[in-house]
Amino acid sequence: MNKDHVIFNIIQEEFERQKKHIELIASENYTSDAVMEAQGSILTNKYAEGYPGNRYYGGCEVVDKIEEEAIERLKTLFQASFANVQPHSGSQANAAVFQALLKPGDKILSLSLNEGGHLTHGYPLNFSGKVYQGFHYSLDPKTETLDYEDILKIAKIVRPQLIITGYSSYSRTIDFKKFREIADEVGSYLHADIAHISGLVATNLHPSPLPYAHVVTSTTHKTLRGPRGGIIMTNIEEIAKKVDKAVFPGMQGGPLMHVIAGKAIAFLEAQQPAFKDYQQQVLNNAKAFVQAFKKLGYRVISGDTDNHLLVIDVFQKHQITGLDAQKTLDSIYITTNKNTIPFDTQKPKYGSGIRIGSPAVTTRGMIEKDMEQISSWIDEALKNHKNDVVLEKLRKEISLFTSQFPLK
Ligand code: DSN
Repeated sequence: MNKDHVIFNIIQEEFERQKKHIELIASENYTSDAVMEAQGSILTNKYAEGYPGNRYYGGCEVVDKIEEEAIERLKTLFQASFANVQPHSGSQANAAVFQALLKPGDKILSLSLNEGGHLTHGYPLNFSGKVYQGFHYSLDPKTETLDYEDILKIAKIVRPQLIITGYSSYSRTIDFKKFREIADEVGSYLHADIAHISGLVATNLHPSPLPYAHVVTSTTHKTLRGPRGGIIMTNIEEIAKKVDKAVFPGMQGGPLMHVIAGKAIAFLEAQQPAFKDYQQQVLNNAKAFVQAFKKLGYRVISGDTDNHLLVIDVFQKHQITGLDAQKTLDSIYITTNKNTIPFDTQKPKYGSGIRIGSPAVTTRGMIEKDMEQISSWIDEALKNHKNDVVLEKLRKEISLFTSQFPLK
């Protein structure tokens, strides 16, 4: 068949968008050419239900080597004893953990979606809140940070079978040891979902949950900068066996071997010294954003950042919702996402904040002074969100700026 011009033209259009926009979505990144090459390879042709050495199809002796390599590289990267690299996504990884450790109707205790948690952490419209009972702890209303004494108090009331730590829009360091103490006190499993911070954890720029959590899940495409996908790790053999059964045959059929090859490549890339330098710059850039936004008079949720992201209160500063801010910024080629803030007075659909992440712009080579420049463009756009002349001027400035940071 001839090349499908319709789809390939759209892919080219998306590539042009990625080049033109300043990408600030905290969960996105630009993966390497090697990862994309593996994902676009002939490995997509192969069915390999099961695990290396124990498959339900013939002809798996070659792809077995890829999965074995991916598992070993992941174990080395996070110093984990057991790893499963088959989950198609972070949500699938979480679903497998729940299936491995819980029965339908069991209780999950986590941070709510609106305060920075995740859909799969017990949100009522998600399977995790339908099959299991979702209960939530809150952030401290004054500091907007985790309040471990309060979490313990709630855990003692709820008596959950599983406590989840790890978040989608929380910018401060997580004390995994304290979480394990809480879990032990109420006889619960501890699950750390490090989807957002796994690149920082892999490079020791955020403490690792592996010594404390019973089980750890992550995506591979955020700070870790690999292909889209999920992973599960544990140091407990009995849990590893249950997790493997939950992933296959419990949750999924054939693994995506082309994606597992991409994961293996990313796990080796993340062990290189350059990756640690990259993660340090991710942190420096997020800090630079916080300083710049504070200087411009914004309230930064939770007071600061210790990782790759921050949430700013745009409603307080400009009396516009997060959704309107997101749309305005999109119109000047800056991509963000609206975000609720703790104890938000706006509906979740609108939110009072926007979430800003530094991983993608850092991959593109931008540094602290660029964060300062981007912050001032964001402020100017939000201040003038109804002024087309100003927005047009910003579009020109930003197009010129992004053209200086080519994507291959
Ligand atoms: N929704 C993703 C995020 O942007 O954080 C997590 O799955």
